[in-house]
Amino acid sequence: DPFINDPVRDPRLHQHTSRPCNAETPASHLSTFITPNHVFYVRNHMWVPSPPPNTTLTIELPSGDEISIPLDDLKTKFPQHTITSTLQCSGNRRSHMTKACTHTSGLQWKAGAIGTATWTGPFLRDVLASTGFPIANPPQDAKHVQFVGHEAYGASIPIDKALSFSGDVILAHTMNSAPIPPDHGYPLRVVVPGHVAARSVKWLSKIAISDEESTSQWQRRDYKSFGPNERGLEDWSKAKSIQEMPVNSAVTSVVPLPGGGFVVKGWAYSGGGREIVRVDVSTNGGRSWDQAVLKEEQELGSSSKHWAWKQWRYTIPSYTISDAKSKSENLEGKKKAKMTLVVKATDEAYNTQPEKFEPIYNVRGNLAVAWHRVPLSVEK
Ligand code: MTE
Ligand code: MO
Repeated sequence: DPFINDPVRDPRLHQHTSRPCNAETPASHLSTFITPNHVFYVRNHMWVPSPPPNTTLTIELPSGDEISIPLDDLKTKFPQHTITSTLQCSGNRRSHMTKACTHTSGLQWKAGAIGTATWTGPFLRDVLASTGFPIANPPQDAKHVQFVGHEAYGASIPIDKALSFSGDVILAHTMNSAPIPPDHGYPLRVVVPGHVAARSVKWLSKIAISDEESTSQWQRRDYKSFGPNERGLEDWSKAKSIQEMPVNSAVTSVVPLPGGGFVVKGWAYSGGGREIVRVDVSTNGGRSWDQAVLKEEQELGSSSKHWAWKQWRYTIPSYTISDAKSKSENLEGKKKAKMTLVVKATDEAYNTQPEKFEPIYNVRGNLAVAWHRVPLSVEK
């Protein structure tokens, strides 16, 4: 049984499948800046491998030469850095696209295939430099850095991201100050901040510098997106692999206040280290807007860019939430009404989310970033 090493999981995780484990962070844990390890979403394509205790990391250079670095050396012989980075699956919010449009293939994630942690380890560029690879002047044929996991998952990133001084790509052995848990890549995981989480390969066993992208299905297929017309006509060889994610946001909790009114909370995130600069909220389906309050959290460690999501909150006074199923009616002077709460975020490049899912529909259900709409029944 290949799943023999799979850990016991927190029952609060919202499980979509168990073998392999795919489980999302419960809404109750999506409104804190740091997502605790035990409720951090899990996206496994296979089983959880258990690499041998004295495992090494293999690095293959363009020449074909291979160098092995013991795990201990990665912890002791290189400067250690801590960055705070959100990881988001390309399929996060896929169920919202499915509901608005039609069938999409893949796990029907709600808004919880996302989480934020601090990650500690050496920078990938320092480790590559230690092999003699010329990081300041890489050869022409060094175009991609490929990663391979112990269970055979693989993916790659463009070499610029790996070598950049503001790329912050880390070979992490520590997640939120604890050894990376088995589900999240123990003992070693590459964290590629600002890129789709599919590139942050867990249980890392090998790195190869190459003139081409990883040949894995997770690089050449799956994590790509298409036009709404390409249903059944996807040309995988032409579509670009997803790397940086577009701006996205979601409502994660609606909580009544003791004196009436309620508070709405959620997250907003953009790829590429682009900071979230504004979150707009509408209580009438998008006809008029107000601004949510962004929580100014200290990003821990030495992040070069805004790799982490922002939490936001918005208070709606004078309404109380009533039974979601009740129709509009007048009851003892109280007016019941339907309200459509909407959220959209804007990043520092002034990219913002599209209003509707239809124009961004793709049969894979990737990059589901349209406005998040939440219907509520309220009483005035
Ligand atoms: N790495 C390996 N080795 N195997 C995997 O199945 N899944 C990828 C990525 N890295 C995966 C992997 C995908 S698609 C995502 S969304 C993230 O890991 C999920 O990371 P998490 O389980 O720590 O949240
Ligand atoms: Mo993913």
